[in-house]
Amino acid sequence: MPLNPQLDYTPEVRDALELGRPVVALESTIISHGMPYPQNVQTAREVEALVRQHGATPATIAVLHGRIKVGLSPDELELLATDKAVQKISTRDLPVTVALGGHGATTVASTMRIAHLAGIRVFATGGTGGVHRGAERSMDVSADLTELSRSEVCVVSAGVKSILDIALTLEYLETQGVPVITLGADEFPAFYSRQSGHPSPLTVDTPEQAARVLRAKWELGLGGGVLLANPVPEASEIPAAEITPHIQQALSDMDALEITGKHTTPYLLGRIVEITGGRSLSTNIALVKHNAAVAAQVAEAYMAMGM
Ligand code: PSU
Ligand code: MN
Repeated sequence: MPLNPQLDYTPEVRDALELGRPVVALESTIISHGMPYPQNVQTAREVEALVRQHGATPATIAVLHGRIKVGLSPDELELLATDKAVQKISTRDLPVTVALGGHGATTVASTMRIAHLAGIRVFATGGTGGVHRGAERSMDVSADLTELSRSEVCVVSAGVKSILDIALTLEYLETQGVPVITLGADEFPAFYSRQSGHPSPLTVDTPEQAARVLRAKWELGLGGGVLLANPVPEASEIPAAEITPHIQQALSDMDALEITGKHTTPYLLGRIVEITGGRSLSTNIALVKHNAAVAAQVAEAYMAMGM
């Protein structure tokens, strides 16, 4: 596939794509709006290193000065982690940021779309967005779910945070025909916790099996994405019984401040870090790294099956 000229690639990513080597896309909202400085940039660097250690090339995606970047330099990562002019941009925002020459940190939704434009099939993140609690009134359903039904990309995440309505999120994904597959467990994970109380719709045992599912789905002409849920490692999890009251607290603080729309996820993540005295941040970092390692293995197995 010829390289898409609308995108700017780092030399490392360009080479990997041209040679048909495994590439793992990484999002940037997690850097700008998902973690505090300096842990955000440190984690971003460590995640890229882990992808390389597992034999794949990392491609962190963002928009800088209106140009879509597939792969970032160390200075560009630092800018994303520190510059307050960086907006959180989802799919709807992408054309505006490009047209007006702004800086944007891409969410799961917009990163998926750009990965697809670049021909990247596997993407690692922390947690995906979903159907928010109370969505039957607010209609707050993350564009991440729409994009999962649309872009041919596998998203490796630690499941869906219980700041969201997990049951409704799973229902929505079923309606949209998105395979929700948990790696090595029968229960769908809840980001900070390995358990969510919801059985996983589907399960695989190895990254190689996940790669075979991707091949089968796209060779059959079944478009759209796959959500591969990878439970947080046991040593780093916060059990559901412990995190639930903290999440309740963060949700009621958010209501009191009347925070809505795109600001809800960043607010809740930050508030939970405060309430847990930093413990949720350690868990978040651990699960992102685990997802990056698994995504690299899936990408490698997928590429090994031929174009
Ligand atoms: N979950 C996290 N960390 C994050 C996000 C989600 O644990 O940083 C970000 C991702 O970029 C995700 C976005 O795509 O939040 C979802 O936002 P919204 O709910 O506004 O669609
Ligand atoms: Mn929303």
